[in-house]
Amino acid sequence: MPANYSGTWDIVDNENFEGYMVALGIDFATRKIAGMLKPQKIFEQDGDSFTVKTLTTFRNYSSSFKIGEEFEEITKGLDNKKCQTTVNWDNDKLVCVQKGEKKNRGWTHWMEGDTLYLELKCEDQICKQTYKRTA
Ligand code: YOG
Repeated sequence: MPANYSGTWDIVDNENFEGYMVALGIDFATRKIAGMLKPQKIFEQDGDSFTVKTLTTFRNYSSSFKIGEEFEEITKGLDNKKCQTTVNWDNDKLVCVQKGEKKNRGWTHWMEGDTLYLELKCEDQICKQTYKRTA
């Protein structure tokens, strides 16, 4: 039985989001707005099938994937790039690799009780986010 991430999660900590956005090539004005946001994650999961929504007052982003199946991800409204993306289990962690223009791009999610962790990486930058379950 895989871990179940289903639910609603609100951000409580966001470390080096600025460095991650610089690595993605996000312009100054957009970074200043994005840095103020308090994203909410909505996970919808059926076994190995996921939809992950990242909701903010500025922009929303949604990604749907099945574990182990590579798909073409367009990071629309983020850095607007095309990636060949794969998400796999590492025990109960979700490990995503985003192959494309940027080296070392991807993310990892894991849970500890009602806390959800996310590490976003691009090039030499790692952003560490923490979320608490609210539903
Ligand atoms: O989520 O990869 O949970 O898809 C990364 C933002 C700001 C837009 C969001 C909107 C990167 C302007 C994480 C912020 C910054 C700044 C929220 C998306 C880029 C542009 C929409 C992500 C994964 C893992 C699931």
